[in-house]
Amino acid sequence: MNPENLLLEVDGPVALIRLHRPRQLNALNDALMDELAQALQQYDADPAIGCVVLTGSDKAFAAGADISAMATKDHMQAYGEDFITRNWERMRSVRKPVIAAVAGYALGGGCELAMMCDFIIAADDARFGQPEIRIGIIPGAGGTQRLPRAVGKSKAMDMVLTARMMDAAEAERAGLVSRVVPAASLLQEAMEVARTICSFPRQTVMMAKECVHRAFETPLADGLMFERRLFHSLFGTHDQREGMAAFLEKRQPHFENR
Ligand code: DAK
Repeated sequence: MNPENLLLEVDGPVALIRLHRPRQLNALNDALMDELAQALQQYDADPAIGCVVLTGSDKAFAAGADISAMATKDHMQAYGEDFITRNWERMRSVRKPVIAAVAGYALGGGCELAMMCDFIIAADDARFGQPEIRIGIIPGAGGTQRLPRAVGKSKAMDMVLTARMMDAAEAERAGLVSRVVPAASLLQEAMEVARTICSFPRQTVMMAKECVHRAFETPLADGLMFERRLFHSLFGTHDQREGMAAFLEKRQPHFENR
């Protein structure tokens, strides 16, 4: 694949995807979203890859959906072409962990894209917001649903209704991001976190991700049962035996992803 709006790199088991529309602060258009969905699917299917890091530039993760591509759309056009929805849905089906490494602006669709990743590592200069109200629309890719789940109703309402931005420190306090790191070391830290994840058994990592996602989709009893069944299933793996034996023998485990 030879994308025009992404920069792709593979470093051992970690795939790094950089959004790359520098003149538009990585504003998300159809072409970029098509390429992103394709890259994610490709890495998801590649047995050599264990984790994906998604990032933008120093100035912007993404400043939202491309306003120039939306400005003249009418209702039937947006509905008829399923305006960018198809790609956002594909993003949700990625089974390997995807970490968002956010520096600068993550606004509108950019904030929604970061929230669709499994967790967010923020540079200390990151700024998050859902400013769609300023241009006469509301968040259209999950912002009204994922933001309240992440930061609670009050902060989500505040952001969605006033368009105010949240800085990295507030985002960490509110639970939107998992950690804040100096801007200069954002990528290094995110890649290190990804490598740590890749050091664990692949299928166990995927099951852990699946279980945490269930927490948002099911009643507690069903989620607990889902977790219990996957937990039991891991006792059929080589890597469970190896991990526990290595601990007891005081040595490093040698996982084989089986
Ligand atoms: N779209 C298009 N171009 C953008 C852009 C955007 N969202 N954001 C920035 N740019 C462009 C600017 O127009 C400018 O282009 P030139 O004038 O140089 O040609 C260039 O990027 C640099 O921007 P600025 O000159 O404005 O830079 P500043 O540092 O002064 O300001 C800023 C940075 C991020 C605060 C500002 O650019 C800004 O407020 N941008 C707009 C932010 C915004 O409103 N974002 C939300 C857009 S609505 C959906 C999924 C998603 C969505 C909808 C539906 N479905 C699944 C159905 C999402 C909607 C949105 O995101």
